[in-house]
Amino acid sequence: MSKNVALNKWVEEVASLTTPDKIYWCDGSTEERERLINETVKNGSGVRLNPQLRPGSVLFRSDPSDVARVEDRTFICTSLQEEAGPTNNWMHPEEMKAILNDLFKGSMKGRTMYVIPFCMGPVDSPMSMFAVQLTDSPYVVINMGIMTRMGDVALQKIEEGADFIKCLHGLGYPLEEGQQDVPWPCAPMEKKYISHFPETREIISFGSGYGGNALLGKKCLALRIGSSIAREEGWLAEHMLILKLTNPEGEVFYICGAFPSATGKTNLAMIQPTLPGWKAETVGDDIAWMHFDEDGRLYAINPEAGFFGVASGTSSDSNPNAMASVSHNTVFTNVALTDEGDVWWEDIDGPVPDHLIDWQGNDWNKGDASKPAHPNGRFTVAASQCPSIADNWEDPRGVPIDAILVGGRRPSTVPLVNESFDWNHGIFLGSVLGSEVTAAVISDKIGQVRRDPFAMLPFSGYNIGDYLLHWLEMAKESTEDKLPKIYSVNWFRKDSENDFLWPGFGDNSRVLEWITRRLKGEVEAVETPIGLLPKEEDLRLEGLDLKEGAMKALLEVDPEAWKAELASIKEHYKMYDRLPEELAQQLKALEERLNSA
Ligand code: OXD
Ligand code: MN
Repeated sequence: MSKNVALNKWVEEVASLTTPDKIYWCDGSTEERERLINETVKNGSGVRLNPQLRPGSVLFRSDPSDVARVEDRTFICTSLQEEAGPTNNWMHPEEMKAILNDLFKGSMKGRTMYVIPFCMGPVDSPMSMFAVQLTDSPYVVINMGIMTRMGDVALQKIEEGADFIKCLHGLGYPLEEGQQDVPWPCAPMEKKYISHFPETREIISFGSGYGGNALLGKKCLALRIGSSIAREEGWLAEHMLILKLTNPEGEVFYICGAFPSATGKTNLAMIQPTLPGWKAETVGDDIAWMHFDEDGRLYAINPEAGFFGVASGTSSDSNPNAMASVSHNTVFTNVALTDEGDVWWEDIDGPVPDHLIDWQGNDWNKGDASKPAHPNGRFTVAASQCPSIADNWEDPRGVPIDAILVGGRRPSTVPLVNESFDWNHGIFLGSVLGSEVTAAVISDKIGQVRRDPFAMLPFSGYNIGDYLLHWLEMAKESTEDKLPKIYSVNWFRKDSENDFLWPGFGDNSRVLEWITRRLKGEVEAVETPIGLLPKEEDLRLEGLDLKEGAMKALLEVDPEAWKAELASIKEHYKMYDRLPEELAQQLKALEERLNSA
């Protein structure tokens, strides 16, 4: 019980519907987390890792049907379908509540219902939001304790009267008297519902125990409900990293960036610059909440307290800071287990072991065709464990953003870096952000561009056209000289031999360096029909071993390729039922510039 009557009433209501054996209020302490981890290890759902190799860490293996976010089962429930827009699954709130009411009835039988008070953002920030998640999953409690400020710190504010968002989560796997539990309880796909009610600011998620479906502070609250609240209240909730960059003169720049999945977002958030004297620090790796302050500048906070990162591909080469972060006190999900009791995944440091236990708990021997770690296997770790975390990452005011990057995986057409002419043109660049589908993803769509406006396609809690209009309108909160500049970047351009033209990773600091000099007005850009590009001599390329002609290709604007791009953008814009007129104008202006070039 708490001192907040409304909270107690809701907890009681949910408990009488779901009939758990016990109700437990989480305090968020380290002892509590240790106790819960030990319980999961004892009941066979968690595996303790070797304390010598990976102290304080645990591995979970999910049900094979419950390995990622389920976009098909994710719903935005508004009174009118057009409010959810053409890119979201929609159901009327009453219809959805009726379905969920039936599903939740008795669904926590034989289990404990945990009450998780939590805060998204630093507890004392005016931008932060409080919430309470009810769940019957101890795995969720353990992860929420890392990803959010959880327990007494949040409950205290809620007891003092802070508004809280109701987040209800259930695994959908009740236990009858004497029934043996399974290591990863969840419901079948057709019973999974990740549902959002923006009009009443509620989240109800049923049937999945995994990541963004179950840790409701992240995608559900910080992005979907968050973006809807942000539109109402005049701020931005974005799928963006936040990076602090300090040049050799000690000048500090804050950059945030929208990147769809599989485009190196976490790597960029933890970049180690190869340019001497430059320092990069992490403020956030996935989500930014931003508002214009009285000084007219855009300030960002990271609403999360941890990283829920994709393990696969992470190594001391690709991301040394992530590797150091997960050296202890880390929760791993769906990665492989070594004979020594450590974790393993694709491209991790060192040779491939001869024998592993794969992510489904089966023996795996070197040479077997299957992948021992799931490609969406994850680590959950406190941001404070990251060596590159910025000392001011929890500044309640947030950090003032100088530049916004939008970047996808584009083997052709899109240059290494392109500065928008102005704010509206930058929003246009964000609206057409896309990634070319590679063989690693869906083989019959290779070469096609999948557009993902500001990397928010699966995360906007309202009509995507209105979302872009909101970005356009935010400019009114500031003046052109104070608005962050918007850049498109593309680290993934390839040549005709299918080789990457740009080394990426730490060398992306060379692009960031040019951006900072543009911000200071120190360097001229080349005006092209698509935007403002660097002169080759203005990019610091010393020490790089680029292929002959690489820079020319990285900075070219090929008229033929851009004609095809125009056609593809027009196709993309057709899906909008509410395309802002300004973006139609931007597209027309681009076409005219290309035609008269
Ligand atoms: C994530 C995602 O997990 O974007 O961050 O899917
Ligand atoms: Mn993300």
